[in-house]
Amino acid sequence: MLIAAAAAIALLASCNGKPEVLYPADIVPIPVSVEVTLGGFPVKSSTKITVPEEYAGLEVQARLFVGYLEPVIGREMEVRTGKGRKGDINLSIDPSMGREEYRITSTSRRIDVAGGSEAGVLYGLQTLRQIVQPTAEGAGDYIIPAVEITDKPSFEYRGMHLDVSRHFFSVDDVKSYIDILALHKINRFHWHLTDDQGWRIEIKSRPKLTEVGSVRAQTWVGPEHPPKQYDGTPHGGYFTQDEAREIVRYAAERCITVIPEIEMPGHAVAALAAYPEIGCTGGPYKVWEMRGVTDDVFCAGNELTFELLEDVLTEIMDIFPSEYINLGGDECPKVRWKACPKCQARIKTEGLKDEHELQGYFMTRMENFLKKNGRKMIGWDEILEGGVSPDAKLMFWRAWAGPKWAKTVADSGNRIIMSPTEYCYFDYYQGPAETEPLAFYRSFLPVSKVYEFDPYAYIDASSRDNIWGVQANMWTEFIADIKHAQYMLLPRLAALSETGWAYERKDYDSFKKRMENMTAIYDRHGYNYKPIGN
Ligand code: TNX
Repeated sequence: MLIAAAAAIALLASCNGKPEVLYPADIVPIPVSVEVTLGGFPVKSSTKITVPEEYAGLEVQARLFVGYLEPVIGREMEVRTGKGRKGDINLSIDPSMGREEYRITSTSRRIDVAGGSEAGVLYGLQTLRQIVQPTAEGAGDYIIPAVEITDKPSFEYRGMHLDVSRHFFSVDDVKSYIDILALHKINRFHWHLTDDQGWRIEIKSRPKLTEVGSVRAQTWVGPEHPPKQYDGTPHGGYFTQDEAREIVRYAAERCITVIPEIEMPGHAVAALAAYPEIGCTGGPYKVWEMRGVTDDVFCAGNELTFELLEDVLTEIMDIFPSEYINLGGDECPKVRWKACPKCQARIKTEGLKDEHELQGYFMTRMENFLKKNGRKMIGWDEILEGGVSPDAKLMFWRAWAGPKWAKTVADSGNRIIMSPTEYCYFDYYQGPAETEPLAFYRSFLPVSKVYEFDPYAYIDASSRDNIWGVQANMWTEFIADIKHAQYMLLPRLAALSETGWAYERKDYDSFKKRMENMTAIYDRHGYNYKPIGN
């Protein structure tokens, strides 16, 4: 319907000789309904953004919009508080709407953006930002087409991840990354803060985690398979708690929840380098310089491990208000546990069958600690192998484990975030390896394939309701700076966001066309991206 309306408008506009609407409303992700009528709202120097007194908090989103428009129209619009009025862009909250739902009514006289909450209003403004355009006459005048748009997301959880362990990113880098997520109506930022290659968050009670654990001596920079090549240069960095809090605030203004990830029991060597007594062998350990998976993991038999992790999580919960904390749980080899007297003693005293059940014990114990503090756990799909409580949320990623495993995950009754490697791993190549920056060995995930992602494809119709949402992941073994991260992110994030927001309305040809508008925004902000091919 959108397409038909748009075509009709293009025709009408050219017939009447003086086109006011230059383009149809090309919006990504595609809204539930868009009705374009003739004409548009002229953005004048007197145009203000009005925030109602009873929802004064919307000023935050109004100011963000001012920032979005400034590089387009070349000036900062004023924000005022009061009743909505003619000539302005009027924001409001309509409690009868869903939290993330919004409605835009744009006429030649005024624009009204109503949302079910601040988030809904912000999504409306993200949409509006995509359709501001110069008038036919040019001369620095801008117009917002006359439209009626209603919109709401298909999935509640729409996440994007960033690994800051393999490579460190500055506070400003992370903020600019969050800006890009907000543009794409993503509402969760999964912040991968710890891994073998670096511990990146200050923990006041355990200072060595960053003093020792945040620096590695060098990095394996060669291709995925030997011969190994190292750069011979130390790499380090971490976020102070104040900086992390600043990022939480920055994301919250953009209606994004930051979900921190503290990896356990595997991917833990940076922590072991700092506190070798909580590894099975006692070390010594080095912050890891390689990629992949190492046998050295937290000792599950040693009480000191749990004391340390509880101290860490206590501080993490204080920094991050998120209801969910991601505790990892992926890729934990059992080699050390098999040979460790303390781990074997734990298996005995707890009446466990084997090391898989020991992992279940580990995760459940930490999950209970979160619960005691009013929080909940998310973990990668492996946590299901050792047994997990029904309250834990699972992140399905191992597409290669096959449909049977996907079905097992779905049937567990736990709610799932779908993030399968084959559609959601943005560290994979976007084109032929010869023409792209070095990436994961033999991987290939062009934007067209991301677009094909069907989160329901892995499961039976009976467990559809278990799917909580979707997420893509940015592992940074090969990605050392924010420009490269942007290149891996865009435009694939736009494709993911269309699955998360507009699952029922996907159409790749229409998406490609609508992306012209979006890539103009990328250009305006100087984002690095891979152009969409034909
Ligand atoms: C698997 S996905 C990992 C990461 C790697 C990634 C590389 C997951 C839970 N673990 O540690 O960075 O593959 O694509």
